[in-house]
Amino acid sequence: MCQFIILLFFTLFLPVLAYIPVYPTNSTGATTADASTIILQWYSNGSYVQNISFQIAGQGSTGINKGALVHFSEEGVNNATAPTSTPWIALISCDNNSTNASLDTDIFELAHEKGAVSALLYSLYSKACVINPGYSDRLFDIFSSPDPASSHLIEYQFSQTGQHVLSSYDSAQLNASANVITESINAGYPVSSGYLLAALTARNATATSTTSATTQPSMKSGCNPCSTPFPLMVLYVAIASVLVLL
Ligand SMILES: *[C@@H]1O[C@H](CO)[C@@H](O)[C@H](O)[C@H]1NC(C)=O
Ligand SMILES: *[C@@H]1O[C@H](CO)[C@@H](O)[C@H](O)[C@H]1NC(C)=O
Ligand SMILES: *[C@@H]1O[C@H](CO)[C@@H](O)[C@H](O)[C@H]1NC(C)=O
Ligand SMILES: *[C@@H]1O[C@H](CO)[C@@H](O)[C@H](O)[C@H]1NC(C)=O
Ligand SMILES: *[C@@H]1O[C@H](CO)[C@@H](O)[C@H](O)[C@H]1NC(C)=O
Ligand SMILES: *[C@@H]1O[C@H](CO)[C@@H](O)[C@H](O)[C@H]1NC(C)=O
Ligand SMILES: *[C@@H]1O[C@H](CO)[C@@H](O)[C@H](O)[C@H]1NC(C)=O
Ligand SMILES: *[C@@H]1O[C@H](CO)[C@@H](O)[C@H](O)[C@H]1NC(C)=O
Ligand SMILES: CC(=O)N[C@H]1CO[C@H](CO)[C@@H](O)[C@@H]1O
Repeated sequence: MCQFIILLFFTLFLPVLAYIPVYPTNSTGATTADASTIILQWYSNGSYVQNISFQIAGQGSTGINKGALVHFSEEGVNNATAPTSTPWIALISCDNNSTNASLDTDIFELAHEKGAVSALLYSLYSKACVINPGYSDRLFDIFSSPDPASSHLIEYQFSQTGQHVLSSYDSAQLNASANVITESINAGYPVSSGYLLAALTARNATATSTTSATTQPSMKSGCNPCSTPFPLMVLYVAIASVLVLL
């Protein structure tokens, strides 16, 4: 009986979520970068690294998320849009609610339904994105770009890999790229052009997870021509060594 009442309670009160449960703000310090990072890589062996802000941890997440980074908004996707099993990360602008936003499904739920493994919020007009305080779903790890400069830089990387880059969510195109994206994730660098390979790592990611253990050496070797990641790797190793000594 008690369980029935609890069930009834949830059935009645859960579907109150709105479209994008996030708002833009200009107040300083609303979202600050922490030790979480985004590593963007494009063919051939180009990369960009940036500290981002960890907002919400997904249930049972390791804190390490990899896939193709694509823009995602309710402007072009609704619940009838096909999903994909190719790993992808939703790049979501918090600037505007779509005019045809559904009031039943919020943007994170929609992205999760389509197969997103994680989400990154950004604003091109305001200082930062703030998730509504009442939002408590833990579908996947949600990160936020800490400032407009970082948002513009992340946006800029879509121009790095030529004209035919996979820029917005497209189930058919993601399906067609399933093999190369999976191969790239395993190799630690993009094996072909046409997409941005992203790795979003939470500040408290479990360092012992097999994903990070197998990826870090290949990240290092996969980045010979680029400048930022290798010193960062040295820094990680140095920090890890100090921690081991303590
Ligand atoms: C923040 O400031 C910019 C211009 O400085 C403005 O365009 C934007 O609408 C502001 N955002 C908010 C949430 O007030
Ligand atoms: C950026 O990330 C690195 C590595 O995780 C960390 O050592 C550094 O302190 C971070 N920077 C900021 C400003 O949080
Ligand atoms: C990271 O910290 C968040 C709280 O900020 C927690 O919910 C999550 O489980 C932690 N993740 C790991 C992998 O420890
Ligand atoms: C949203 O509305 C615009 C026009 O208002 C329309 O072109 C677009 O197809 C709609 N998107 C979806 C996913 O329904
Ligand atoms: C999306 O789902 C809602 C409720 O689940 C439904 O009312 C709506 O008609 C659906 N829209 C489409 C395009 O299937
Ligand atoms: C979008 O709509 C929701 C629900 O009305 C609201 O909570 C959120 O702040 C809005 N976000 C923006 C960017 O307007
Ligand atoms: C892509 O693959 C998924 C299954 O992995 C399927 O459900 C979806 O319909 C496919 N998309 C298209 C456009 O065929
Ligand atoms: C990228 O780096 C990897 C690892 O060092 C290397 O095997 C691969 O040939 C490089 N790709 C290109 C196109 O240079
Ligand atoms: C597409 C769209 O409506 N963009 C608007 C989003 O909101 C900012 C201000 O916050 C406007 O400047 C954009 O034009």
